[in-house]
Amino acid sequence: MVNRPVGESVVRVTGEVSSALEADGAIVALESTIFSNLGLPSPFNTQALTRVMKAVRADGAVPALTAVLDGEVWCGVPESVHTTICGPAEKVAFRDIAPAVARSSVYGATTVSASVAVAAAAGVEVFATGGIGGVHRHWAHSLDVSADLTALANHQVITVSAGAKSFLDLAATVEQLETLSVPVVGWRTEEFPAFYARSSGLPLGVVAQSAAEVAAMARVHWSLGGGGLLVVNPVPDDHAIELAELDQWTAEALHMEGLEPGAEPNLETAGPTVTPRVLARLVELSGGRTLQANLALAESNATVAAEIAVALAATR
Ligand code: PSU
Ligand code: MN
Repeated sequence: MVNRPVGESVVRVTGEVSSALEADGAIVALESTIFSNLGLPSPFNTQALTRVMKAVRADGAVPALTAVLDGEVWCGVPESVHTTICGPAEKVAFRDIAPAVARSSVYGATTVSASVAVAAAAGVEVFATGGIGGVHRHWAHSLDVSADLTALANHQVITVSAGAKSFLDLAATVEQLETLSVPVVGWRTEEFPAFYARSSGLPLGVVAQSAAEVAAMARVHWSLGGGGLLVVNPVPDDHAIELAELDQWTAEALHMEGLEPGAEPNLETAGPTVTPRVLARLVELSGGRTLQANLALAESNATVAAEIAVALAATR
């Protein structure tokens, strides 16, 4: 098996992913930001990567980790670079991929927006993450809306996440997903999950009980020219945190990072560093509970994504 670029695309895949693509098999794309030093602290990032890869394989799918490495875009990196994946990275959203390639970036860790674009370019239809980015609180002031949302809308990929990150304005995020025509499908839940918390109080109109249902919905959406679908899977019960408790830590974390309500946005407190900084504060304030929740939900999302990838492969 030889690692090769896919068609005319700049995206490289490993031999394993290439074979799976040729066989119309089940593949699950994964982002690299959560496994890098921008996501989870060491050694939990390595543990998370191992657990997530294993979960995808256990359900009969091939994992395809996306990243920019030495200026090359990968969908499915060789295992030999996993130590690099779990190390220091620059954050690469979709718009950052081309500049990272131009600069021959050593390690660009892909966010959700970058990963869905890379997955789509490689022909991978399912992607698993922890929680997507979305509309930040006080967005009217900061205009901080994650590029994850537009990327989700623009690429024909099913994303599985535990809702959106709980420190965001979740109601506004759900509104934006509607505006962008991204179907939001509750995985055996009627509520939009709040990342570390199972419920947000925001009702969902669509619930799926099986992977086959999700696959069927995706086929219809795509045949109409639609883009991505978002499948939301609540964090497993045994690691879930109550929303009220989470909200207290969130308020404190935002304050510590100069992001409290009414704070003047400035170059030091705004931009792509916001999400990693707030997540790290939450780990600190929760005594590591958000970290364990993050590991559990990432693994659970990988399992659901693999089931959906297998169901989708069966429809080809
Ligand atoms: N979930 C985590 N850690 C992270 C992220 C998500 O547990 O670091 C990353 C994802 O890669 C997501 C990104 O796409 O944060 C969103 O960042 P922003 O809000 O700057 O768009
Ligand atoms: Mn942002």
